[in-house]
Amino acid sequence: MDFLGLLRIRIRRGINLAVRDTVSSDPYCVLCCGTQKVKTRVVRGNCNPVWDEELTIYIKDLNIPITLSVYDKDTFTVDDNMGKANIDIKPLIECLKMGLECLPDGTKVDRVHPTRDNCIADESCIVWNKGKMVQDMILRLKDVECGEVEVQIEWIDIPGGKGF
Ligand SMILES: [Ca+2]
Repeated sequence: MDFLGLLRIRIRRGINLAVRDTVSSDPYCVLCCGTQKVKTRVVRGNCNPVWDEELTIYIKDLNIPITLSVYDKDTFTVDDNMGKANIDIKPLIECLKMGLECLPDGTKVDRVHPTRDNCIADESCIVWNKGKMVQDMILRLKDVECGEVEVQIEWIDIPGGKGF
């Protein structure tokens, strides 16, 4: 197997997404990493959609960008763009490398702050919980007038994977 492991991305909800139809939008998310592409379902007529969906991608190389894009589903025309954001998994990987498996549940291992280069809208915590390292983040969408998407990422080791 030539990949490092899996990344589970829980796409919780969109906040104040852009209007692309008359008064609302029909948003869905697309995650891309290299040649992989996975999607959420469409939530009709809601700029604050709740998807609560888990998508999984495999990671071959930590330097291949992971992009989340939001689109408005249209029936007769091409789906409209509602912005995108990069998901930076390196802080989470750094925490995993520390080997902190003995920590009590709920320990905050690190905090990632919004910067000019990342797409994080608010302080994002990396937490050790129930045997897993997870990071909640609110992504600030770019190339659009407004909108944020709340996600949680989690690394999954796989038997036979190379690890990092
Ligand atoms: Ca539409």
